[in-house]
Amino acid sequence: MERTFVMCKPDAVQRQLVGRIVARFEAKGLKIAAMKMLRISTELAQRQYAVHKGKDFYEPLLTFMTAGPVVAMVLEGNDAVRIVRSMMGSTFGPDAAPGTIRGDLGVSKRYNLIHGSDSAESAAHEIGLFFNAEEIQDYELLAETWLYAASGPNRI
Ligand code: D4T
Repeated sequence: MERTFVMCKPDAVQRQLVGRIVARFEAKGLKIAAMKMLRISTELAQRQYAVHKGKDFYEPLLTFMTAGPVVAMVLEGNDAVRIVRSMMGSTFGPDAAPGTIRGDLGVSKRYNLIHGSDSAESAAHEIGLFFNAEEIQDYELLAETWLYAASGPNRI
């Protein structure tokens, strides 16, 4: 099973869209392994977006990400990284396809509602930035029998 890091950004919290966003992932069949609300420090935002340092949108991005609380999650499922990215839609609300979270719920190029890890490696890194091991729950979903056609390592 793959884990990915997902965050409802400050605009999602302020627009009271967290429940609707989380509901989409639950309905898809992804398992919530961890979830918490927190206020990101500038240092944490700098670490999360280190790859964008020096770009023109970097400072405004830090301001946005630290402007209010966020909801951070670990979601689990087969192919979870790719599934979450496809459900998020492309980076900018105006360009994101209808049916995606950004496509359905946002119009902004900066306030884009949600973050999801873009690879298994960045997921592991970001989960470590935001969660301690004891904050992540290891449990079987009862629904799993009907989410996948086979269980265990051969789950399909
Ligand atoms: P994140 O990382 O927030 O999940 O978004 P994406 O993976 O879809 O997009 P990204 O890393 O390229 O950008 C990170 C973050 O910066 C904002 N941004 C991006 C911006 O304000 N102006 C820009 O020109 C770009 C490229 C939006 C998302």
